[in-house]
Amino acid sequence: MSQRNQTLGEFIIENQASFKYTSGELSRLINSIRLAAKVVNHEVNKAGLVDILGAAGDTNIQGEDQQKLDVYANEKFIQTMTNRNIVCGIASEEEDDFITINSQDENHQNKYVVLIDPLDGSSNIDVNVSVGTIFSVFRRVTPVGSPVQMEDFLQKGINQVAAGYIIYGTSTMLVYTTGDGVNGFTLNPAIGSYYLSHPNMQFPEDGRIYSVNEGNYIHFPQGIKDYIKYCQKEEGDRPYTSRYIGSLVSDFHRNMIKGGIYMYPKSSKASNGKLRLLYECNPMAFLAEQANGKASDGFNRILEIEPTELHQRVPFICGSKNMVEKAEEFMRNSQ
Ligand code: P6P
Repeated sequence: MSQRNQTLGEFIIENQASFKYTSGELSRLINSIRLAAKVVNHEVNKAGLVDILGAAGDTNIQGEDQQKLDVYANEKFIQTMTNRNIVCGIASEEEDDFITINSQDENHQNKYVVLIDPLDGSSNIDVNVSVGTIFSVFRRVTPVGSPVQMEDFLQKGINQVAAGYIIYGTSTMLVYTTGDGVNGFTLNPAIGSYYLSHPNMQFPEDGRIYSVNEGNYIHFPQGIKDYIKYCQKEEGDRPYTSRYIGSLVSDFHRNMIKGGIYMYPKSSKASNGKLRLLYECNPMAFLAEQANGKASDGFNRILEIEPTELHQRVPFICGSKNMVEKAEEFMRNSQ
């Protein structure tokens, strides 16, 4: 039972017992993410004021220009989790390979690995549109006490023990799950505390919002084209409303509250779509399913996909259950 004005810290303590691995390490991990999010939020909120905008000059493994805030956010999340000595390894969109933590220390006793997109939607920073951080947490599968291995990161999404995002929007929110529902906490920047503002978040089973970059329409598979035309057809509660921010976290968050579907399908330009399985699709799919929603690649459950590489991309359809199932129906019928 959530109390009024409960802080994130109080919520974690109250619910720690319900988490099957009650070592407290996961709680400390969520706390480290909470701290890093406050630090990044401070920089994101003043990005327009100081010369922190613009590409850092480098490009990441995706070949995308790294905005300075991408680099900053990546460093802050890695630094916070490293300093708290909680995880044995970290993988990031901004890092070519995974990072082994405690490599100098022979006792790799920490049990968790974290995969993170430190600042998703960062191309929106220069135009003051909301962006987000996405994180995914697994228990390692290789022996505790040995250096972390790639297989600790290449786990199916069903094995996640926690996942969530921070949305740096009109307000800053931390939304996460440890497998017992989804809860949203809003930051009060005046005092630096997060308050439980959205307990037990759920996708409405139906919605009237579809989110897709229709500029790619001619490149989409026929099934997606057919579904988009279905959304636009005058019939019943349609046409639906098209809303696409260009920031996955923002589109997902709005659709979870109002009901809707987000699609980044494969296309003739991107044979596996654009979104990365391990640190975008898996965590958002875990959240979606925990919130009574659904997430697939158009045919298969995202959380059942067997990863093969750290930065692999998959087609992504996610949101209100009935909308996702309708899109899947069009995909099947078009085959
Ligand atoms: P496009 C941001 O780069 C991102 O990964 C998601 O946050 C967003 O939904 C998508 O890509 C936008 O991609 O190709 O439509 O600009």
